[in-house]
Amino acid sequence: MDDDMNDGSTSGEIRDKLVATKQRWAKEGRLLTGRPSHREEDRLPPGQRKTTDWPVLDLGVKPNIPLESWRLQIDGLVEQPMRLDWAQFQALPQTDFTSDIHCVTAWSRFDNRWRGVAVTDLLERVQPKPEAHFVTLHSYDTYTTNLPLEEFAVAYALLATHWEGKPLSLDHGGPVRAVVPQLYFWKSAKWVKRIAFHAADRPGFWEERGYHNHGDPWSEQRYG
Ligand SMILES: Nc1nc2c(c(=O)[nH]1)N[C@H]1C(S)=C(S)[C@@H](COP(=O)(O)O)O[C@H]1N2
Ligand SMILES: [Mo]
Repeated sequence: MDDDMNDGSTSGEIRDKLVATKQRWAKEGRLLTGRPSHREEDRLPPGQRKTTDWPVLDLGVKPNIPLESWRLQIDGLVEQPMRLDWAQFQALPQTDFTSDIHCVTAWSRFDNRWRGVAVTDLLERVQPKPEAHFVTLHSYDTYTTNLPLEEFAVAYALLATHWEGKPLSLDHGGPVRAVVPQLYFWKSAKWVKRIAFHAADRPGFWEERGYHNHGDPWSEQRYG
């Protein structure tokens, strides 16, 4: 973890440099799949097969939140807790990023073009406290998932509103879903409503039900 990004006491100059570097990596698509190579066989994690359609997987409840009542709450161990309405969320910088999806049910979908708010841009504003090490994403369908702050804070993680140039469909988590492409896709919460920062890890919905707590597809952290 780049403590510089979380520690308000570190000089802004260093932080700006870090952010600039990460933004450049993001533009270059660096570490797009957690691997430097873009050769197709190197992009498919072990046990995965490539698909070109995009399956829908969720708990079966698709919360249809009108944009007027949509809110995103960011709280817990942050210096600046926030509750954003749709206009405030839209006013944040918009980032385009292309990444691969790896679902624990063994399908992978390459080259998804996302647009949304980069997690790094959000972190810059809320400023996680130095003791914040874990994040829980809460969704409008009551789903939760947990991840280490350092996995959430990668340059290519987004709160996505668009896919392939179109607003994200309700099926796929619209109006806003997380996209944390270096982990299995169950970590990418659809219909995000709250992002909470914690000192200690708190297993989420699937993590409490036998899925791996971390979920790195490259080391096949599927269950357990
Ligand atoms: N809110 C919410 N997010 C969720 C889920 C869910 O049930 N509810 N399912 C997860 C799982 S298991 C997967 S594989 C992906 C599926 O995303 P997709 O339906 O867009 O393919 O969403 C993840 N995010
Ligand atoms: Mo999944």
